[in-house]
Amino acid sequence: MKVAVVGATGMVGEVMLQVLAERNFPITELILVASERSVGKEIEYKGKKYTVVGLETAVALKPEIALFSAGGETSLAWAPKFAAAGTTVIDNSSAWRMHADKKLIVPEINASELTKDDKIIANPNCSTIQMVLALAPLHKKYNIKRIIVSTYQSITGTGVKAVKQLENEYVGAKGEMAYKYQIHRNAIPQCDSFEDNGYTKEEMKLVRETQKILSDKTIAVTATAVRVPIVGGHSEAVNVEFTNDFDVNDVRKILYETPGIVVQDNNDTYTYPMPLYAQGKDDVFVGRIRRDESQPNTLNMWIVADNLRKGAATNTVQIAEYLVANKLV
Ligand code: A2P
Ligand code: 11C
Repeated sequence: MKVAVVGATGMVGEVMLQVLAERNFPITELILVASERSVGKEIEYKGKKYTVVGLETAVALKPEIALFSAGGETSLAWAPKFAAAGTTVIDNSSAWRMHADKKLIVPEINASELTKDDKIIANPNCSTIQMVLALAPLHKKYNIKRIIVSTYQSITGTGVKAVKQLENEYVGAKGEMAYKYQIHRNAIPQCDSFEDNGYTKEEMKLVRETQKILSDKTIAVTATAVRVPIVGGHSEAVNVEFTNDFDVNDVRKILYETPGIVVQDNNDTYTYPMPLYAQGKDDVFVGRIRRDESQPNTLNMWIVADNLRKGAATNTVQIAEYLVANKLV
């Protein structure tokens, strides 16, 4: 495959290259793309150096697949140009996710929706991916009525600027601020900007994307998304009400058997997921699985994943793998 990585110098782009290499994705030609600022820069992939090119050059090279993670504006402007050149774009930004004619894919859940005609495929938001991966098999069995989710999100979701801010704050140095407030020793109840309804975009992504991926607009979702001074991944406290009752051990068994999920749930051994240990891993970790005793048919759990891996790069590469395996590119 002739593959382009758009945003190759960015935080997610770098992990995309790692994941492509680790999984030995079949690449015959690799095109690394970034902004004009980075054109000419060299990046190593599997021991070989590649020179970064601009978007115009990359389109003309007609890659078969382009993995995009260069922000929403770049995706909006450039994904259609790549698609018109015959490239299948897998886009990690929020630009195309809610477009009615674009698919929003978590491969373990809905890759079978994909066809050869899908030239721009959307990768969901990181906090949505880890939550729906755990909820999809439970929805199938017990039918979800309502989800209440509170997130504890890694600063890596904001990008390099936020990691720099925290590092500066550790040592008391001044520098550019990614957030309005200090993040060191803090929790900021705002991820992304506010919408008119008083929720943040991040919170509304959890609502809308979940309904789209699970193909069920009747699922009620309400979210509070919080930024915490953590680097390893996003954590989520998820309260889910089902139509049907469940047995907690059956829930554990279902999750245990779900590809991509690792259950870490043993109070006796203090075993539960934590971002410190999720970092760099492709799995979604689930623990603290327990019945909500305050009302019927309701479950609490704690879901952790590396937002740069399954939340972004790994999911994107898995979509590409599905396309290749099913001859859709
Ligand atoms: P560059 O490094 O040249 O700015 P992050 O979210 O970690 O900051 O990364 C964003 C990625 O998107 C980087 O690779 C960045 O390239 C790339 N990017 C940002 N703006 C553009 C643009 N207008 N055209 C192409 N790539 C862009
Ligand atoms: C965060 N979820 O952690 C964001 C980062 O819609 O792809 C990715 C934003 C997106 O703040």
